[in-house]
Amino acid sequence: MKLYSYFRSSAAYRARIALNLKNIAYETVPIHLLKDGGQQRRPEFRAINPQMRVPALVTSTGDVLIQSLAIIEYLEETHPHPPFLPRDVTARAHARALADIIACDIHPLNNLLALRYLKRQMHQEQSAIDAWYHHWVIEGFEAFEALAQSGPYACGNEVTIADIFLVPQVANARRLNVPLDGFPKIVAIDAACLKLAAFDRARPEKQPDAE
Ligand SMILES: N[C@@H](CCC(=O)N[C@@H](CS)C(=O)NCC(=O)O)C(=O)O
Repeated sequence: MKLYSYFRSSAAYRARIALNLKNIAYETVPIHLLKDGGQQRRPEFRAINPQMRVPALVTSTGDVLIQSLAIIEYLEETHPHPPFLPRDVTARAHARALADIIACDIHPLNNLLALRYLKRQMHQEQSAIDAWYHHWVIEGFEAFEALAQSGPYACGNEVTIADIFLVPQVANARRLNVPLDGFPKIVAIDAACLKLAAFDRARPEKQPDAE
């Protein structure tokens, strides 16, 4: 498989963790989101993903998949072991809800495109943009912290989709100096996940395009 990725993209980081957990070998194709006005806007990449975002996955059958959640669900359906979801249906809904707090309620408000829009089109000061970023992370993390189990992982003893979404969001929060002292469960879950090789190998600083 081939993963179009950017080392700092938290959405691509989710896909990298998922591929590693499923033990699927893949080649990284780096797409630099800032260089040359953003390589994601080049016609070659736009032909792959008309949304001009990473990640995009080329599967072993040559199909192109976009959107990290769709990619992760595809991997789950094609490679069921180890599972990303608990067996119990209620527990599955709970794991999905934790992932959705990040995928639907934190990340879309805080990704590079949204922050750039605040700066360039809405003419906001960097301090206001930082406050916006911190606000939505803290708001989402408060709910995640209240709902997560006490570990070692977000849904208890097994790694689930909730952890796959949490760890990249924590990395971003740290990079943007969001204080995490109010989130002891999140910090402990993040540390437990990063002890696993699949998570560790997916870290931004371990990617071939890391700067
Ligand atoms: N919901 C999408 C979000 C993808 C996304 O926004 N990716 C960002 C990087 S984290 C991106 O490619 N941004 C393009 C840009 O900044 O122009 C997913 O989960 O895959």
